[in-house]
Amino acid sequence: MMIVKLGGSALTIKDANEPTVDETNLNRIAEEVSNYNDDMVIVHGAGSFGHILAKKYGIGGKITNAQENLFKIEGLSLTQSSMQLLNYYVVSKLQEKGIPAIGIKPSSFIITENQRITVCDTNIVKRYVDEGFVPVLYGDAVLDLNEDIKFAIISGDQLITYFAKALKADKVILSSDVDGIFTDNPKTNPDAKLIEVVTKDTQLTLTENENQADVTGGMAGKIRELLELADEGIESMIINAEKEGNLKSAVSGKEVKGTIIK
Ligand code: IP8
Repeated sequence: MMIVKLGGSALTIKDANEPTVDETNLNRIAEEVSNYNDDMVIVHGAGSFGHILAKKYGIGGKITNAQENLFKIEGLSLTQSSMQLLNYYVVSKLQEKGIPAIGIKPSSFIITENQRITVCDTNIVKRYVDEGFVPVLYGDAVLDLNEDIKFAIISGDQLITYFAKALKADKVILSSDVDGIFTDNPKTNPDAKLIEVVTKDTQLTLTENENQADVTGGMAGKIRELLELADEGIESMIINAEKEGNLKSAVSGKEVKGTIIK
């Protein structure tokens, strides 16, 4: 079984001021994914449908008074529906390409404790896969057991690691808007070199950019999740979904340039 993450930065216009789908990318990505040749679970990121709201409302931050509580309740409600809308666009496009996709809302069956998944019935997703469906989950705003924060954001990457372990995935593909993990930010440093294999012993400078509109830690957050997965013996691969043909090759078992985390 394979788990495929479709990065929010490829599916949406991430720097837009309001939730905006990248229609051209979504269409091509769905078309490429339709070449899958194994059981598959898809998880997509949030892009401009989640990070702007999650940041505005500070979901996952401490709640110190009733007013803040109300503000965060409003934020949770808006973030959930915005993500549901993106999920609807993604699922509809996958269906258009012939994939039996069904959207599953993570916040309806997942609760976190200190922002990590603790309550989650993976049987539902597994059963859909066994019946021949392609479940499509996504990074979401959920309830948290810690009374100080009450709510949390779970990234698609956290879902990937959780479900890869629970469903014993033998292939984990993460698509992003860069070729993989680099020695430095390839968008700002042209001399940055692609690292083909990352293990927990690889020396990486993981800088979390305070200014980015990404509440789940960008590439640094992704690597942390994937190294945790590697610890359990499950390898994963980061590839660039913006390069035509990459996702198609990856889901159909062909080699693609990228970074393997093992
Ligand atoms: O784009 C974040 O998911 P990600 C989810 O996979 C929200 O990090 C709601 C911001």
